[in-house]
Amino acid sequence: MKLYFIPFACSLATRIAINEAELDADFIQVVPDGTLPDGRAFSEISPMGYVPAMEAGSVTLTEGPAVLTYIADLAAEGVLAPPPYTRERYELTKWLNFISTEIHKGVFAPLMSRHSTEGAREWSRDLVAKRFGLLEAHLTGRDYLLDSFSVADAYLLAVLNWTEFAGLSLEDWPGLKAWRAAMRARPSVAAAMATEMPLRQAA
Ligand SMILES: N[C@@H](CCC(=O)N[C@@H](CS)C(=O)NCC(=O)O)C(=O)O
Repeated sequence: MKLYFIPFACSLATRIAINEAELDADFIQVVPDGTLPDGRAFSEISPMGYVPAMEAGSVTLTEGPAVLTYIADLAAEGVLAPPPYTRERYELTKWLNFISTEIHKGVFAPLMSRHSTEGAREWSRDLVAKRFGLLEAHLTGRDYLLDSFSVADAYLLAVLNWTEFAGLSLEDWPGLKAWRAAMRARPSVAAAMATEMPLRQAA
């Protein structure tokens, strides 16, 4: 399996998932001009030009929730996702969608994009209390979004890593801050961050 990534982007979640499930994958860093080590253009794999993207045999996938669910289904049952057709499995889909739309694109993308406007940033800042408030209420006193670790935790951690860079603070959200600290100490997460930190600094 090949996983395409940018250091400390949302694709960090795929590296956490691979570490957690002790799966094998080749991670290929996407450079700004989009030329891959094998000479192809990254747009052949990800038409929108964004990570994460995955190639596994005849399967090419983009969109974080889809890639993460694919990896979860390769892992031993229960390691990255609840079994299919259970209520918890639909909870996983709910959280992946919430993180993707409401947190990643709703809160962080407008705050971090070079092409954003002050109006867009203000709109996002206005959403923070409601969106982080929901996470705070859910995660206070819990270790994970579901009953055990899942790819949703990996994705949420990857986006909450951007908080300070986006000019936000978790000081008003102590449950969320404690959850992020605990998650960063998890071996699969710590190892993923340690792998990507020097790559980010060099980028
Ligand atoms: N809808 C996509 C969005 C992915 C995305 O925003 N990726 C960012 C990094 S977090 C990226 O690759 N940005 C570079 C670009 O768009 O050129 C998903 O859910 O996977």
